[in-house]
Amino acid sequence: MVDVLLGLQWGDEGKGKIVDVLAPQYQVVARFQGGPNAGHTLEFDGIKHVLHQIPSGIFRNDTLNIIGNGVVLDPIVFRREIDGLAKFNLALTQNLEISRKASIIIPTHRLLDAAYEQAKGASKIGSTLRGIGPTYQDKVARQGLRVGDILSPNFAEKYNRLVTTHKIILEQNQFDYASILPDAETEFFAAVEFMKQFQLTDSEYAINAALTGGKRILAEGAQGSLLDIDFGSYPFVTSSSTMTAGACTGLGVAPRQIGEVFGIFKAYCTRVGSGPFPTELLDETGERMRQEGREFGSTTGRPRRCGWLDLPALKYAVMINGVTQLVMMKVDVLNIFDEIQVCTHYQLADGTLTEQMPYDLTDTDVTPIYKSFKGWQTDLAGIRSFDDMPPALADYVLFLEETLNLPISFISTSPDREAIIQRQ
Ligand code: 2SA
Ligand code: MG
Repeated sequence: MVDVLLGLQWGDEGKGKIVDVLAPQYQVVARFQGGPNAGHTLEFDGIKHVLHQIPSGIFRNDTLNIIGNGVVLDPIVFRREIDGLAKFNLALTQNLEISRKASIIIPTHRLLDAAYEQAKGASKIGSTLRGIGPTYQDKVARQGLRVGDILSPNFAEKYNRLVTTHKIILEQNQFDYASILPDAETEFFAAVEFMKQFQLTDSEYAINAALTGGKRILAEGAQGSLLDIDFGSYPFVTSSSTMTAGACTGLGVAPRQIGEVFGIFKAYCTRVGSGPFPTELLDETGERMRQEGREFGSTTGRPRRCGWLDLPALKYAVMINGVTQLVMMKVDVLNIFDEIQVCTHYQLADGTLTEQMPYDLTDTDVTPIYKSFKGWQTDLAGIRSFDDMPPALADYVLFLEETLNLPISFISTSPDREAIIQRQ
């Protein structure tokens, strides 16, 4: 079976740490969507390392890592990531496979991202400006470049054809590309050559062979469920399918092969970029959360917006993903609060209460209705079992399990790798 691990909020749920804990049980770790807009922070042996496009199983030489067809890959970022891994002495050309069907981000995709955001003015998405949207756009428009194309004798020609169409759009947007593009292209073509030493395969065969061979496979999501192109807070979303179903199309795995779905959420909420965020705290409490949780983006360094846990949104993410086990992260960030709030409902403008996500959160005025919990106000370091939890935290956990109708299998109580309460 393919187990899927994904974030249930707007990203940055702390997937990296959980992958690190779970990865030893898997022989294959695969990425199925997104690209350099992701940032998975792994911490081990006193080292902190951020991965963007490369799957989190890369630090184990007995794990096969697959960059699936659903990914948009930037060769320049890829090369930098590989260079950054040099010091770890890994068998990178053997334990990494890149799908030939994955899309390639070219330098003008990044410029287009910037041009589109500039044109949107105040209504900008808050994109990471990594070229994600324009690359998926070209994929769906059936004019994009794929990893397999770099091996074709016509690659330069295909590239030039695409760049020509991009330049027209950039000019229409009065975006000055002439001063930036030549250097970026030099770096791009060098990175493309660099990529050729890696295994560029039809990775759907590798993954299905692994399935037939009884291997355990982990599909790791990037971006949260609420950034999904279909079910996220559109248009303030990313351009890929970030949910469980995306693992099927992004890897070439049949739906019946999906096993466990681990849904990761933080004990509170954060969001980077623009878009609706009903429980956002714009006050001192939000600032304390940001400082305590070190909520600054691992890809762009941007301060993250912070707020209380939002159950209507979380229930929605659980539903569309078919989550089988929950994982709650960063509970310790709430140690400092004497009172902890959880949004259980939204109140609409006409006074009605709902537990459902409105069609368009941007235009719908919702007031979060909170249930208040007593804070535990104690350090959780060293706690490894449910029975040793402070009663106030146990109350909080039991309430969430009951409301979400799922077990919370793991609860992380500090950034430390060992600091995990595993529920029996
Ligand atoms: P884009 O660049 O076109 O995908 O941006 C569209 C919106 O999606 C948001 N977005 C993200 N939000 C949180 N985390 C993201 N990536 C990393 C992760 C986070 C990190 O997966 O953990 O590295 O800190 C991510 N990627 C995109 C973005 O802010 C826009 O609102
Ligand atoms: Mg992150």
